[in-house]
Amino acid sequence: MPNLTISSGRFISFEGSEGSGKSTQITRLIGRLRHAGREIVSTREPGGTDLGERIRDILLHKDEGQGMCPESELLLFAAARAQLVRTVIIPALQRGAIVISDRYLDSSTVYQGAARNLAPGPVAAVNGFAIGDVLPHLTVVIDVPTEVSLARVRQRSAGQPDRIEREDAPFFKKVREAYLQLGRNWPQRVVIFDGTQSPDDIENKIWAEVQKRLG
Ligand code: Z5A
Repeated sequence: MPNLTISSGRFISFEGSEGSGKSTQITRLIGRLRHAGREIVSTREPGGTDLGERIRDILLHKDEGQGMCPESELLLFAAARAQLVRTVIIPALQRGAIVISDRYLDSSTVYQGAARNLAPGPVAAVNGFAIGDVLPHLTVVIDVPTEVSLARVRQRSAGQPDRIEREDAPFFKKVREAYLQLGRNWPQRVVIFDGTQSPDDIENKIWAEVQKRLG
């Protein structure tokens, strides 16, 4: 949990496979929370700072990123995260805002750990170094079968997938399994939602969980 001596805010992260519906649900949750009069700080990973957006470009789009080894990939995601935590997330939590992040440390556990086969110990150590003690109060995982997620992404990307989108189906199956495992490992923080339901149904279920857990 975030260090409550420095933080009176609340922190929610969204996770899931690409195309699972995170952005859709983040927009809807922000609408509800703003209606309730709360200050919302919405961010994304990798990115959310000038430095983080440059790193995002290298990780996903630039030629320099092609052929990067999994260890470099892990460290670049962590570098972007460390900057985001210290310059955006902690100040917002200190002001009492609700921070909503599209991806956070669990993405590294799942993509670089489970899917790229990096050992869990070093991945956890790098994650810990990047975030300090700033863990989300609630992590929303939107789960969809791999075939559904790949079909949604293909439809949207129109033939221009980024470096990670170009991975094969077994990679994304490992991603999905690892998210489901996270839900079993951390039930107090991580809640899994069925992303094959209608956007309205998912929105209502997330809203109920946010009210229950964050007050
Ligand atoms: N990555 C990593 O490897 N390690 C890390 O530490 C971090 C990230 C932080 C970032 O991708 C990539 O970096 C990501 C993991 C890796 N790569 N992958 N794969 P990104 O930021 O470019 O994208 P994303 O985070 O994966 O999300 P996305 O592609 O933008 O998808 P989404 O936000 O989950 O879904 P969406 O945009 O809301 O919806 C997708 C489509 O489905 C859209 O057409 C919607 O209208 C539709 N949709 C949404 N909900 C529904 C429902 N309920 N039913 C039917 N259709 C729906």
